[in-house]
Amino acid sequence: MHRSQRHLDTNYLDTKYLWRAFYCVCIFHVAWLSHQGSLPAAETVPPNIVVILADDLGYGDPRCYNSDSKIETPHIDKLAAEGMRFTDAHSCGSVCVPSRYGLLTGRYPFRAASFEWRKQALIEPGRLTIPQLLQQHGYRTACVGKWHLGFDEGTTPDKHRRLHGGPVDRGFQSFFGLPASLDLPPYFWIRDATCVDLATNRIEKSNTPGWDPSQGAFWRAGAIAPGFQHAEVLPKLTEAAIEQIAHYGKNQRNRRFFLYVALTAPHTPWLPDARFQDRSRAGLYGDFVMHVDHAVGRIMSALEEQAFAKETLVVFTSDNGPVWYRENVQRFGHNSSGTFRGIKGDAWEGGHRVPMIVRWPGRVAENSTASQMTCHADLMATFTAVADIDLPTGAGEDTYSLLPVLTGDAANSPSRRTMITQSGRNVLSIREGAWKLIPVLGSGGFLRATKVAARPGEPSGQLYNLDEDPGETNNRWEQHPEIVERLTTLLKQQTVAMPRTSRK
Ligand SMILES: [Ca+2]
Repeated sequence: MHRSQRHLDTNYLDTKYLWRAFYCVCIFHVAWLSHQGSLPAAETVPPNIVVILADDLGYGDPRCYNSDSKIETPHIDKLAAEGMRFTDAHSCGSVCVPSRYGLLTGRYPFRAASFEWRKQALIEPGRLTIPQLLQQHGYRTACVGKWHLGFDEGTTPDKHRRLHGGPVDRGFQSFFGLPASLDLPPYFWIRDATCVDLATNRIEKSNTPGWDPSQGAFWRAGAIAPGFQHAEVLPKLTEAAIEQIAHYGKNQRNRRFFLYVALTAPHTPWLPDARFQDRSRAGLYGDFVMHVDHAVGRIMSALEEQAFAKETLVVFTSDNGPVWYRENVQRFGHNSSGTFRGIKGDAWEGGHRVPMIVRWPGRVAENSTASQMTCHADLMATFTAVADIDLPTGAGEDTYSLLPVLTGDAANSPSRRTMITQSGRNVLSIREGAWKLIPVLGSGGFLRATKVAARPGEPSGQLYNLDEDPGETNNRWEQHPEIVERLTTLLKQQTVAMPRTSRK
């Protein structure tokens, strides 16, 4: 035999025996772990967790929530068909900032020290967040999209182009996205804690003829980074989410991940890709919702392609209600708020009752619904339970686990008895069962009738029974003084002096 051939064969034999030995060691190790009880059964391995948070998507937009919707949403509907659709889920606030605070910290936003996101980071240092907790227990964490919870430097990066107190200082190992809403300057991209390009140029405001100034391709005038294109934001964020999933697929596959995708849409500016223009029957807005639906589908496809779909819990929801006025409902025959009263910003249900779908193959029944009253603050305790982590004392004081609801364990129904939501004008409303108390008259939002002064002899607030009157048209304040008193007391017990806030 030729020397080099023999050498090769020897190597081959060595390698073969080494593999056999390695295989035997593995088998022995697995057997030993099983015997010790330390190898979790397949169904108890915690899932990856993906949260897709739409921006200003109404309860009545997805077809699976409103059969009369004039917008086709096949990908969101597919999620609902494969998971659980919540019908009484709420954002903690009717606008972006308090909503996001509640979701990431598991506590009501009125407990925050400040809402001045243009001046400071709103999540206090040391305040436990979902990504921090999951990262402490081995999860990899990433945030893609809109932050809108402030930075230490406000919106002006330091001399090193860095912004502190943002996602990577609050539990996320990576971030790619925007400082705030896509209609609020300055407009620039951030990667991790670094501003990609400084907003050294200026852009004029944008509006769309035929729509209210707060709708259409609306954005405010202000500073913008060279090359920044509003229309590129939704596609770029979708790509970034897909790339992040691919990264997790290629690296350390056995480690779990938490991916928070905070889309900037269908918030203004409404800029649907050409493929979706004139596709819906709800005008430019409906077309943009179809683009959002497409983005959801692409993220789900990425999970499939990386073979994560079966081992990932996906939450799809929205951060608050839609910007959709009465004249829009009349014009298109489409109500973004569904059957509920009010829109984004309002204390009424249309401001904060949102679509929420949870897909978790093998654990959450397909095509199921849950009527459990819940809000985004409950995601912290839910993920904690799902990942088999103990929630530290003092963290997430307003969070209740939905795990029993998700897994159909009726005997362990969650303990949330009341729920407080915050309107765009910081009116706090309280729910107890079917009863909802809004302590003022008016919408609590940005429309003319924000807070209406009571005339002599009129009730000073609003009380509704949502089981009988989900559209909040029949004020029961005067018929049920005992309920008004009880809910007022419950609300006062929970709330403290609220910080001054900025509107958006
Ligand atoms: Ca929003």
